[in-house]
Amino acid sequence: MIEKIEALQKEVEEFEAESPEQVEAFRIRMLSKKGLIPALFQDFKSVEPAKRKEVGMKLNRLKNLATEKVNQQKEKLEAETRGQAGEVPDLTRPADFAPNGARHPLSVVRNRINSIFEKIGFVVSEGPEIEDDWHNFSALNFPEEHPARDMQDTFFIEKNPDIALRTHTSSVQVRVMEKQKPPIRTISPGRVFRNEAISARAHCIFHQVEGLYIDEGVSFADMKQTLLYFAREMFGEKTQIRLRPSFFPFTEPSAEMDVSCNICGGPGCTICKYSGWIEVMGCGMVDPNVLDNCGIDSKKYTGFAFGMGIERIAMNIFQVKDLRMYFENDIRFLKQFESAI
Ligand code: 2U9
Repeated sequence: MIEKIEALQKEVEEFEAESPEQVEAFRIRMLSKKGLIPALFQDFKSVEPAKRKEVGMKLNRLKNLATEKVNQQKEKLEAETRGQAGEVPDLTRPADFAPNGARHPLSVVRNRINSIFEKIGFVVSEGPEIEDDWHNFSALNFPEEHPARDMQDTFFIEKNPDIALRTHTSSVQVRVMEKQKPPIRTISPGRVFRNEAISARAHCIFHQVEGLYIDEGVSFADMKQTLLYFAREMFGEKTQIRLRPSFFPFTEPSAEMDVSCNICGGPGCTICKYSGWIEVMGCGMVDPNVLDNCGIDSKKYTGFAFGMGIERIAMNIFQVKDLRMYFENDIRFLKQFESAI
């Protein structure tokens, strides 16, 4: 037994590896479960008592030596691949190339919209994507028989007509109104869901930013001026806006807002479809029923609200022709937005 140990000790002392594979082969041969050293520990059980102390010490020393050898050889090879062992690294060496990440164009546009409204005191609020009927429809003055409540237009959770994927982020603002007293100035960016056939100009998932301002004496003129400020910050200081009458269950009066096309500057192009104007959002004075539904006294307070689709605005800014590109995550598409912040 002692001869065996000494022979192995010599082998361990003399071992020099030239590659990590050789170190690993050495470790397996010597130290793995079925290796030579554990086998000697098995044999140790049959060593006569008088010799146990001496053999035990030698055996333990051999095991420690082999373990150290493996570690030392690994370190030696790693140092060699790093350069000369112990050499000071070259601090003047140019850094390795690190590719820049790019923000998703929808995030770029959402962040711009958020910070424009944050500058005038709006606070971002977020809420659940799975909503109940009250927060998505009833509180917002949708009549019982409104088509948006239909299975054809909204994704309901199976077997529960009370629960659906939110169709707009107005539901978040209903929650804010239920919890907070005016003045309220909030914007709600987020993902929304509608049961639509997917095409170049429509998708069943899209993103919105909706805004709400409630206080005593808030007027349509306040809304117009706030949205003019937004349009000029977003699309350039020469941008004009126009409001066209519209209808939504949750606002009265309601309007659609167009901005002057700054691609062609007026005469018409394919982006503004030769009208000189681009539709960017819907807006209006919050219907008194909605205020009352959310616990806000409509005799004391008034408010305006607006909503816009982020995809549509991003399509205009970046001149993306097909909405589906936003959802494909094709790296060739996304790389083009490296310089957008
Ligand atoms: C509350 C009350 C009213 C939010 C509003 C619009 C008009 C609107 C659309 C634009 C394009 C949705 O993405 S889109 O399809 N939105 O036209 N949204 S007013 O009105 C609210 C919000 C919250 C409590």
